[in-house]
Amino acid sequence: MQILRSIALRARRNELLWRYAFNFAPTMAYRRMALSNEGERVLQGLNRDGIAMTSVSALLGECSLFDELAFTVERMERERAGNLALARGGADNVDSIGTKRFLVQLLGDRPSLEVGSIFARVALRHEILAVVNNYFNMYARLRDYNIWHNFVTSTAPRESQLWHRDREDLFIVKVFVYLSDVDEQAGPLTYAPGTHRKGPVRQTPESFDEKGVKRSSDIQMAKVVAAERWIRVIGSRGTIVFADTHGYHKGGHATGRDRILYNCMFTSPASESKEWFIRPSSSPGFDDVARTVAVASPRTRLWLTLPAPMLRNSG
Ligand SMILES: O=C(O)CCC(=O)C(=O)O
Ligand SMILES: [Fe+2]
Repeated sequence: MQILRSIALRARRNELLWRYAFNFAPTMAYRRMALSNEGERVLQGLNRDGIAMTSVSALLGECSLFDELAFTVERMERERAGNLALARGGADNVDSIGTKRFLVQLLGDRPSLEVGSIFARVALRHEILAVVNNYFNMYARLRDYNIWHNFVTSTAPRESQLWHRDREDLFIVKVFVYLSDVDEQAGPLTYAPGTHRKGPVRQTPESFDEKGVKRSSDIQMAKVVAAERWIRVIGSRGTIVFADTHGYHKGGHATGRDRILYNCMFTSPASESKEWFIRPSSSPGFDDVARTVAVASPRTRLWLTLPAPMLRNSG
């Protein structure tokens, strides 16, 4: 069993097998989704660098979605002011590596996937899903969403504040929507362009072991991608970032002001990423393939979620 598992794991890391064996159905069924000019620009940047920035107004136009998101989060922040203050007190605790005490996830460790919630409606919005799916060139799956509140800490960078790649899949797209202004002091997401699999950088930086996880220091990372080329996502509230976090990145080391953001994660349907969502007992119905696949439970066999009539009109 152990041997079979390790062979399967290795096969998944081969790009051709990843696409045409493990993700055959969502790749073959895929019909390119239409993008606006801004969507095309973002997709190009994401393909080239592994990260691209835009904003709510540029990508989504005038829409009430962001206001609803911001309003919902402000209300949650008010309701949990006591808990947040308590958590802030423990943010500098460096003895608990692996628990990210420097941030609170407002939806908890295991958010409920509720397709009608503002958190799902942002992730499933056509303009966002179209960038994600065109990047994957297949129907991708939504694996997580949450709201992060990063506290100011006075400690050295640790955990995801240090350079690393995410391991959930060969290609991963995380979408971040800033709900507070993020400057250098708020721990902006920082990315080493070209270290995603579509990029040219093949060299792996030297690393050290942080409780079983490989992390790299700025000095180690700079030997592979010069620090002047790093992309720091500094932006005001309403900035949207798409990043393939299989490429090298770090972030959330707030030193002067807190950072609040919405984020969601997409992987290929075959990724065996840990299940973060608490899922509804029955699969929600949509009349388009993109959203149907995005929210399908990892246990669903994809050819069942891709009935023939849908494949023909997936436009
Ligand atoms: O907090 C950040 O900016 C980066 C977090 C991170 O490593 C991730 O989302 O994978
Ligand atoms: Fe990460």
